Amino acid sequence: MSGIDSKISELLAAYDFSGEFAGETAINDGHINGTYAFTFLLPGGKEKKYLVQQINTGVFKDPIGLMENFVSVCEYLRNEVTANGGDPERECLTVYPTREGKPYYIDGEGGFWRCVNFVNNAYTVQVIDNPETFRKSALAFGKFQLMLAEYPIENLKETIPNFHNTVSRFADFKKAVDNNLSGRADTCRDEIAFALAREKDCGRLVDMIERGELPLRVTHNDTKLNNVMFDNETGEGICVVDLDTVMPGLSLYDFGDSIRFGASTAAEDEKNLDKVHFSLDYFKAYTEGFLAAAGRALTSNEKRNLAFASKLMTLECGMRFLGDYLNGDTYFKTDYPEHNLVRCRTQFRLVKEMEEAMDKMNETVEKICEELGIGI
Ligand code: GN1
Ligand code: MG
Repeated sequence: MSGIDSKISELLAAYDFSGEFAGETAINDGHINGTYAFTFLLPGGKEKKYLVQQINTGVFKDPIGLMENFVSVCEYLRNEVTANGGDPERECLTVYPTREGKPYYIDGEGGFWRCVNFVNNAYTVQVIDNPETFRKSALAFGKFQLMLAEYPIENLKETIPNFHNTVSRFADFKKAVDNNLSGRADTCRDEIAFALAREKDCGRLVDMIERGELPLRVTHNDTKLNNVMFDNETGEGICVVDLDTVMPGLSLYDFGDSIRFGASTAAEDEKNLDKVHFSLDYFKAYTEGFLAAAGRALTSNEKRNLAFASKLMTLECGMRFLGDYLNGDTYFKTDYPEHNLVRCRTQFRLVKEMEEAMDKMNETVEKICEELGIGI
């Protein structure tokens, strides 16, 4: 992707921004797209911000289809938020059209851009330091799932096919090991063996889908903690962002991916593994929030697999990081050569600790279901 500096004048001409351009700041929360806050000065001295994003078209191969999903989901959520008496400027995203009336802008070099509202007076969290924040993120993701429960699933394109199909993720991983395009396989034999030993886990949910035992729902599919914006004043999770992978999926994917990222005592790329632990307390807090918000809509099979899905999503993400390391870092943004390997190691540490805690995790889910009176 090309840098932002050379694109600013083109973007300023493409969109009907209000006020006088005062500068841009990169927002480095994500590993895929390029995200920037553009600030404008309004007459009278007030500021207005917009969120401008360059879509990674190496990852999202059909960006126009992606934007069709995105616009439609945003409009649907806007109606839901408004109907619930919420503030759509802060509780959902709105796509700003270009001067030509398109929901995206393609620059002179083929770069693909979009612009949405900037959620003011809000912040993101990278590592959980208290269970309450994690519970609040769970309420936000649970509510998000409920708001989309009636969205016509057949309207959604798969923006990345087989995104959480762990059988196909495992096959991709094996291919990365066999091809060893980077020549790095010898530097990560233990990690490769760790993943290969868990092939059986990869089929469990996919098999259940095939047998009709788990319902496909409209899901977010990238429920990282930093994809929730928290209100500066109340600390509540007010807006779920990063809607590029809203697709048919399992509620278990959303639950599991949140646990993967948030129920860890350290950052996803912590180098010192002594600091990386799975926290049962954080798991409990998230489960309480998620089940309080969305639990009544879940089937028994879903509830019974929440703990397993947490491990599976963590294993999947670790395999993806390791596969990318073996392929030569072509997918995730990296800051240094071993970055993907470091990320893989934190994920596998968490997988190991979740395996040890699996009985306790399942007991925790059962107990919370009981307390909420929703059965399991
Ligand atoms: C990517 O863009 P971001 O950072 O929210 C990735 C997720 C991974 C995550 C790992 C489209 O999400 O699937 O779980 O990194 N998104 C895509 O941190 O591949
Ligand atoms: Mg993100």
